[in-house]
Amino acid sequence: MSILDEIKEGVVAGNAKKVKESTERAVSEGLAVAGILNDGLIAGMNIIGARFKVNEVYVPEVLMSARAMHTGMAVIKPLIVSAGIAEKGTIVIGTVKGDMHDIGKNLVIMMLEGAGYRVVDLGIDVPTERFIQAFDEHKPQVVGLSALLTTTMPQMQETVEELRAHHDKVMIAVGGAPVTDRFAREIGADGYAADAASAVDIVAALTAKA
Ligand code: B12
Repeated sequence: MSILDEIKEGVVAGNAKKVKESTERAVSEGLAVAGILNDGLIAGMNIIGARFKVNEVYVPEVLMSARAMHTGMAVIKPLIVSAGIAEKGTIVIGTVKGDMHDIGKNLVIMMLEGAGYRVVDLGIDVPTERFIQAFDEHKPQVVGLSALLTTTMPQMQETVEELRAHHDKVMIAVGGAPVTDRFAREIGADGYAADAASAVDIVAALTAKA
């Protein structure tokens, strides 16, 4: 089995120790970080996601896989976040109120930090007031909102509207599996990205406008 398959299988099995070891070995053998992330960690999480969808596994298994994925992400984070890059701007990001999913948001954060942005992570289940407070405190170029549930998409809309009412020039990027470019435009967000790499592109474009 290749190291990337070992990482993938480790995530599927929710085996944090194995994922940490395999990821460390992949790094020491010089494998590309993008491959470790996409073909190892994310590939494993996608398998678990598909099994969760058809009730083959349940929340505890998904949580164990998520934890295993985090241990792998922690190993590659220093490689993604290259030190010493001049800050390109500040981004405030969080998962909207009612939503506890943070794996995708954390990946976006890693990529943004790697690209040289300072990121203020508000975490999960973030109420609108907290986004507004952080906007006033940190004066970010872009505010990022994440939602993984169709039931929290209306909350995303509310947060966009209230942020806009608070500050008409705020640049807002949205994302998360159920979010689409069309939905982003409908709720008045300035940008949408389907994955962490395109999140960096959209943030760069919005920062240039801010
Ligand atoms: C892991 C997971 C969980 C974990 C979360 C652990 C954690 N720390 O995040 C746990 C077990 C807690 C969980 C709970 C629940 N979950 Co859940 N979960 C998932 C699962 C399997 C994977 C999500 C994930 O991490 N994907 C991997 C990441 C990398 O992808 P991503 O989040 O989409 O992020 C990428 C992009 O979207 C984008 N992006 C993300 N955020 C942002 C933000 C910005 C600004 C930008 C630009 C881009 C961007 O970039 C990211 C990186 O590439 C999905 C299934 C799936 N395949 O999506 C279900 C899923 C999202 N969950 C679902 C459900 C129903 C639930 C529960 C309600 C289950 C329950 N009955 O209790 C609860 C809700 C809890 C809550 N209130 O939030 C449903 C949602 C259905 C729907 N249409 O709303 C899904 C789709 C599963 C399913 N098919 O039924 N879940």
